[in-house]
Amino acid sequence: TDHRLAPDVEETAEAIASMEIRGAATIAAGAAEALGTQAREAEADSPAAFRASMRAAARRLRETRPTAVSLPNALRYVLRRMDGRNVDALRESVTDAVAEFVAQLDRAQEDLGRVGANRLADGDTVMTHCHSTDALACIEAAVEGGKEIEAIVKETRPRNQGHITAEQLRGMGVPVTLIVDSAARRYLNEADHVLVGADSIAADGGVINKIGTSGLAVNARERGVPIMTAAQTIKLHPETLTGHTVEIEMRDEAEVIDPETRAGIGEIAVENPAFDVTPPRYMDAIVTEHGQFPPESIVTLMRELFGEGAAEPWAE
Ligand code: RUB
Repeated sequence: TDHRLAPDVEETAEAIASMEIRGAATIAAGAAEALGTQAREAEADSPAAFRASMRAAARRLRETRPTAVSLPNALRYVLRRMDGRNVDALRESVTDAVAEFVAQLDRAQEDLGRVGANRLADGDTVMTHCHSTDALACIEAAVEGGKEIEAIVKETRPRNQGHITAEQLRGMGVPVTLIVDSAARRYLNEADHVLVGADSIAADGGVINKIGTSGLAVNARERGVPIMTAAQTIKLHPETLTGHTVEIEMRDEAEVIDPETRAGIGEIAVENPAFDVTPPRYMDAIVTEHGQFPPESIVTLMRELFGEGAAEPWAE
């Protein structure tokens, strides 16, 4: 560990890596808040030392999980607003940027919730995958608008984030049917919409989300069920504008099979990719706080909001 890091930064980094803090928006807020803690607690005796400690904190947070671009986008947002002639001024600029970022995140989620809710009609049944706060914001806005919504919730192996979705939907008063992932195609017969979130959205409109999203999208298309992604613009992946691809996180095989069972089977390989890419042609709409977009036109919004290039603010 880096001695310049506040203990809370290390704790947040570990919580993100272990998925105690998870989901793209929640990771972004957690990382930004950790930078705020670093700014308050950094024992820096010069502006240069303060800036270096902030960059070190950002690098530590950055390396936790590779796929959700909201994480580096959050770090960029805060570090690019770091400004001041002395440590106190620098500290204040970071604290202000963090507060602004978190407030924007909440506002964006509320705004996109209202957009997504417009796609849902009274009496609709929605199928969900994983747990997405952006997706749930759409259902919440629909319910608050007086629509009756029911949900079919995929459990989402191996981490069962569907359980969180089920609990939160029940909190909104939404009737929930929980199914295993393999039952999804069968239950598409009963769904009017598929609604998912995103960890990253690529410049070509590809949606990177929890493993299984792409298969669900293909099945939904085959069954004629519309599928939408709810994703605030912090999920847009700026580096894909210049040809970079989005790294898909490979997680520990112990999430898939316990070591004893594995040993009993004999010599096998186990793989555990956490995310997949849904090609834009299988996605009907991307719902953001700026309105809904066909996936193919999301690149315009990406250019407008993120432009192209610029050195990473956490580089040493
Ligand atoms: C979470 C996941 C979610 C997105 C969007 O994966 O794939 O659908 O992150 O969530 P994991 P949100 O559980 O591996 O982090 O809308 O809350 O940002």
